Amino acid sequence: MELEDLGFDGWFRARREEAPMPECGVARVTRVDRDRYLVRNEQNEVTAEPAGKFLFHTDAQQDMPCVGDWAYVQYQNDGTRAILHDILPRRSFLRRKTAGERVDYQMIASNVDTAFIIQACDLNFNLRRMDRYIVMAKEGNVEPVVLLSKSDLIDSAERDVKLAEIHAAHAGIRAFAFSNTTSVGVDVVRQLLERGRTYCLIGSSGVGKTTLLNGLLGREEFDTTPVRESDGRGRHTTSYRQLTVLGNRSLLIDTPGMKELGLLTDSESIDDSFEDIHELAKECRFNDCSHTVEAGCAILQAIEKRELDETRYQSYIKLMKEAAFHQMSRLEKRWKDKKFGRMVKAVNKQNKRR
Ligand SMILES: Nc1nc2c(ncn2[C@@H]2O[C@H](COP(=O)(O)OP(=O)(O)O)[C@@H](O)[C@H]2O)c(=O)[nH]1
Ligand SMILES: [Mg+2]
Ligand SMILES: [Zn+2]
Repeated sequence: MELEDLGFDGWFRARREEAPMPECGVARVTRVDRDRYLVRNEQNEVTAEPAGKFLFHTDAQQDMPCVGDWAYVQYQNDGTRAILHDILPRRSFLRRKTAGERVDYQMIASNVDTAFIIQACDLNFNLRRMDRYIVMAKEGNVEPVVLLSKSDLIDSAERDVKLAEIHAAHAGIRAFAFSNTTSVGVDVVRQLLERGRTYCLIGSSGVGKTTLLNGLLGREEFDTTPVRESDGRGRHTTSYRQLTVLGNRSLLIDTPGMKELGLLTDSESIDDSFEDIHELAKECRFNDCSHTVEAGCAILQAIEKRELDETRYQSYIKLMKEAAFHQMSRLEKRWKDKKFGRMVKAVNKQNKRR
């Protein structure tokens, strides 16, 4: 196997030449399981430990190595283990905001060409959540492709309605339905996979990501999760992310189910995902229209005339608000909180007086 087969193309070669580390080789991070890493090069796959630099000087989670990264490594013990010294710049990434007061991001995977956004054809199907995943992919320079799993649970008419809804919401997006159970459509997915390119499966747990990976591999290599009867969700078993080389030398990253996304957005990639709304916004009377109360707002008018779906509008506004919040500095946020606190106090006072 060559490094090219693992996705090391001209772009990464150039980055490596810009920052040569002669004493190190390069290898791809193929698995991250908490603080344990596997890296793979032309010859083999070995465990790796991050160098002290990462442990002591990295406080942002997203700066730690993640699956898909290209890393500078030094081999030890006859090449049976490696020290991971640094990572090459990321060409693309999938990341989500971590819980907590501080805005930090958790990397899901890096250097991904295409994200397969998977939703099952049952209750898991949710266009608004899909919007979030699509925004997440575009923001990280990753091409989103939607895969509807468990198509065996609905008939073909229902399936076509769902695909039409996806296309109506996101013009030009590629979307396919498949079933692991009947194998219908799995070949369509297989044909999307190109040698040396990296794909990542994302979506709620229990939608059939790992079953699809096993199906594409042609063997039951990875454990799948039985679905709980009560809520149709998969139980959480594995926590690691893994990059697997498939038979046709394409690269597929499986991820555990993500707790639903409290994403990470910037308004530009939102506009990209909501092009129709963005176009309408150009017709608003005011340049700084917030599309919520203004007279002459083309978006509100379109909803009135039923030319724009109201739930779609709601999800647009919600994402815009989140994006605006993330773009504020910490100080601005504190100020906003204070101002909010003062307002609450004032209202309470008034209420008492009454
Ligand atoms: N009906 C149906 N069930 C499926 C399909 N694919 C997977 N499942 C079941 O869904 C459960 C979760 O699958 P798994 O691959 O572990 O989901 P993951 O959490 O997304 O990796 C398992 O019990 C699978 O047998 C499918 O195409 N149709
Ligand atoms: Mg899984
Ligand atoms: Zn407006």
